[in-house]
Amino acid sequence: MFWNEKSETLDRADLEKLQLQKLRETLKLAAGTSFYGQLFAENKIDISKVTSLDHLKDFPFTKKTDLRTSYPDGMIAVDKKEIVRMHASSGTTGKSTVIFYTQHDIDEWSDQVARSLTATGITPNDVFQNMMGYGLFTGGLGMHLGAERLGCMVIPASTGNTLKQIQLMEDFHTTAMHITPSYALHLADSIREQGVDPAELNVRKAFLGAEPYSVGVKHKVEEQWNLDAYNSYGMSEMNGPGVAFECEYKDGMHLWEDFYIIEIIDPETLENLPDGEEGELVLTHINRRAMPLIRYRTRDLTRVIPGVCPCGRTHRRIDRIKGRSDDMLIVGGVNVFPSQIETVLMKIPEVGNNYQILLNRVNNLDRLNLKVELKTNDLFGNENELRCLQSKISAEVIALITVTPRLELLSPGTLPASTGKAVRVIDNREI
Ligand code: DLL
Repeated sequence: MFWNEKSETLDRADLEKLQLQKLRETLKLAAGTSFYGQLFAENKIDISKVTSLDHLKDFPFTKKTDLRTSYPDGMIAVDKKEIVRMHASSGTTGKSTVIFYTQHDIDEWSDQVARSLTATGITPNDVFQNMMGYGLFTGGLGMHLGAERLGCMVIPASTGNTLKQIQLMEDFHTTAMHITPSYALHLADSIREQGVDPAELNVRKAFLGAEPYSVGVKHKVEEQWNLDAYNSYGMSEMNGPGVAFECEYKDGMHLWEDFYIIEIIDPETLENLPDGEEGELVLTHINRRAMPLIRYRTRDLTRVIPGVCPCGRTHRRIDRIKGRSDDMLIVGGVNVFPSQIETVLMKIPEVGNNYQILLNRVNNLDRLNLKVELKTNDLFGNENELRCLQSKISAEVIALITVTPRLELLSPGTLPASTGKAVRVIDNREI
């Protein structure tokens, strides 16, 4: 079943011809932004000389930090009155990575999601419970519009409120759900606590994404819910969900090549790698107007799966994400950089020099533990002051990253002192 058979099954030569034409249009738009205008000039890039997809390799990369430094509008490529929406990368406040959309971008994104869902066998008969956050995060609204465009009845349930989720599933006979893998397992436990077996509900398909997870977790979700789970990959910088999606064959995720040009690079040497080899995924928008990004380093590690998919789609597939080439952590679906936590801690005068970030998974939910050494032992005799400081640190961490930490304040010298590269993050979660 196809959403748009012609676009999804274009032969390679036609697909590449289309990519080149769209790339040239996109470069023109990008060159008009203050960020790329300057970058192209500094690198003596003449976009009119781009006559082959190979020429893209001459362009510098765009990094997440570039989005931060050109915040709030240094990357906008259209007249501001054309912009109809913004989203931001989950979790962070302040100068986070903000992404803008024109109506064209929203329409195309909805199509991209509708196409992705259709590839899994979803039809207008499905009742689609969307259990991802609605708001600045792209997971909720992005999937919502695509599922609605396809014609499903969408239940905009958003995250949390477990009992309500169960009631919605039972009363409206939910057949498909969009959910993070960790929440899918947690919800299954909660449903069993209510005396209901999740496998006996009507949910037959789940779209899992927004955080790294293993094949083992995917199988657990499938078994516990008695459903088919599909891997869904995306990121706010690239629209949100719907960038790459598993089809019914579930052997890698088709990355929609009429929306993006795919490159895999060695994150150390920055050289391009051939299909089949694992490296960092680099994507170039070719179907965005408000804020096109050229050679964007996603930091996600994967490979292009060689060969063709039996489903007939010609857009190449990427493998499940193996990890990241930077230190970004995803905690309960929220993107967190350890440096953000460090910044908060170091601003607090009572805090000493050493701290540790420990990540555990309890009842399938992520838990962020922070062990923080204080500068002196002075406060340890004074329960009240200690509690005050604890609340202050927690509040600052929550304000910045929206994740509630479990905080332990320690005497100076309690944590192992580092003799080389400090080990600040201990991730005990099994993905
Ligand atoms: O997580 C968009 C999304 C929403 C994707 C719903 C899928 C479903 P960000 O908050 O910008 O956007 O986080 C993007 O999450 O670079 C990956 O590191 C990670 N990620 C997303 N999907 C997967 C996946 C959304 N299927 C970052 N497997 C990305 C592994 C994933 N990691």
